[in-house]
Amino acid sequence: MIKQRSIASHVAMLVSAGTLLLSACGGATSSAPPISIGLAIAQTGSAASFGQDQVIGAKIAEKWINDNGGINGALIKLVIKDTAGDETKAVTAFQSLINESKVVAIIGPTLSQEAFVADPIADKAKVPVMAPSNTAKGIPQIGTYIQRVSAPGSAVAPNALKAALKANPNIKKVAVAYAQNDAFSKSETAVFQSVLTSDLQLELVAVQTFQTTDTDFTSQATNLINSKADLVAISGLLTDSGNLVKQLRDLGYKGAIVGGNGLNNPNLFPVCQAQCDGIFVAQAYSADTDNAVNKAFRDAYNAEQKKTPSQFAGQAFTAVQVIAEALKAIDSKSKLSGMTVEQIRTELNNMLKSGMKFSTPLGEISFDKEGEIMQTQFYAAQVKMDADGKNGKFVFLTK
Ligand code: 1QQ
Repeated sequence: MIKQRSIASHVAMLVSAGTLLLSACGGATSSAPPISIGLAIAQTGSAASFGQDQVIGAKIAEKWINDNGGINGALIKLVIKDTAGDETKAVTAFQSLINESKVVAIIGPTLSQEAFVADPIADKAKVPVMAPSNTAKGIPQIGTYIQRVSAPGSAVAPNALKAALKANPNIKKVAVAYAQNDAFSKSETAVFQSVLTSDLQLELVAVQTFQTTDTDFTSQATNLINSKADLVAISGLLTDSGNLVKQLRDLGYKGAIVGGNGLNNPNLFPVCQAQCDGIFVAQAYSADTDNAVNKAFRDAYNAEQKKTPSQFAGQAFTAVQVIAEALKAIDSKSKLSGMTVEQIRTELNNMLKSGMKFSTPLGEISFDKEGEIMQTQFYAAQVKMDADGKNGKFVFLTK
């Protein structure tokens, strides 16, 4: 481990910037060196369609924070590394952000599968991690320095099942399919299976497995159809799940389809096209959330992307926001400019776990002592495709 240098020059410049800031006239001053926050996100590979949207959300937050005075005058700067949805690359990204970029915190990685390998590195180095999209069981418990803005599947996924059951009250036989080489998918299918059988008292007639790299789902689709299930709940990433949905429908499946977090992404639409129609998903974010920060985020996202923000962008925005607001709270009591980066990291972790409340695009949230998000609002939505199967949207359902 490289020994951290003191950040004396940083400190001196921050002090002068701090004075200017007191004018409270909006944008942060730029004379101080910025405070670096790492973003270790999958921008290529199997999770790129999630990661690219996360980068968009995080960058909107970076600009929004800096336009609104930064950290009491100091700018924040995202240092972005591609994890490629791969454990080894996630570890390399974390090490580089910790040791070379000397970030105060890391937002990432995209997949739980990556997090279980990369997060222990940050925890050992005492660098706070804010997981933006890791929903598997056990993520905050990886270590003292790990927290997440992505609510666990146990809190989110049941909302999709309930919506599907409400729309199809006669469902009796149910089935699941999941990617057995992915930590999130294994965790989520356990939630689906437990809610379906224990809570909803339905009969589980088939459990099918696949790999996130699979493209041919003929055997799984055939088995699911032969099982006579009235509902299939799918836990996988995007292309695999989309192809399974398409092949299931193409082979004649007429029942309900519930998608997990991996299907919660408009990039699914080009994969299953018209056959995506009707999929139920649960959401941890609604673009209609009525608070000032969500409006600012939604308007900025819409102006830039010409569409409504997804859950993944909303969670990434929130991750940057909570780190910035926690840093600001620390700085207001004791200047960050007088601290080493190691001290800032530890103070930041303590502040995030202090019960501090944040008004975010996800609603009002805080973190418990283990780093688990405390969030109260979740949603269910259903995919509605245009007749030609080219465009689609998630239509939010009332509870
Ligand atoms: C996880 C997930 C994925 C669907 C994120 C893209 O929830 O890996 O935990």
